[in-house]
Amino acid sequence: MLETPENIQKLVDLLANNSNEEYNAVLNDFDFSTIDFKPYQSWSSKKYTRNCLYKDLNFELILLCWEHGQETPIHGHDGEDCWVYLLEGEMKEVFFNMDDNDNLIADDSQTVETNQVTFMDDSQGFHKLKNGHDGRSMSLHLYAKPIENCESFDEKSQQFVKRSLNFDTNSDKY
Ligand code: 2CO
Ligand code: FE2
Repeated sequence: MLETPENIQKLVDLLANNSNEEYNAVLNDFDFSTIDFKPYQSWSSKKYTRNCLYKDLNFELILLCWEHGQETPIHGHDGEDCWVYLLEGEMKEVFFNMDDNDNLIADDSQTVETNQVTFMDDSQGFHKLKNGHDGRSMSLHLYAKPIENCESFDEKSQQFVKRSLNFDTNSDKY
């Protein structure tokens, strides 16, 4: 059996050698049970954590760890493509768009189950993800290209603000 970092490298190689059109299939076909994500996890009672597994100029792979109830603000993806593979738990995804009067409205939602891949980009509008189920959830996010800032809806001012997307941990070192 290959060591875990080698299996992350295997996934990185598959992504490097395929185009974005293949990423959905790459994630669906990959055997994630070969990777032990424990060393890459971090948990916070304050907010979901973003843990970088790999990043280059073309894409980044980030492990998100969600305690019960934790959620993103409503946000966009800075023109990039975004795939989410749910490794553990269950998430609620809500989609938002502007109506004719420029009001933000929730126009769709789905429950994301373990082992499911979802895709999001700015052509679909904005979304938010929430871990509404009882336990923890863990998701792997693939952004192509990497996203450093995104438009994020600020509930207080009821406006979109620029939010920088930082890493809580960074293991991009193998
Ligand atoms: N975009 C959010 C983030 O990277 C997670 S929602 O899935 O795209 O923090
Ligand atoms: Fe997102």
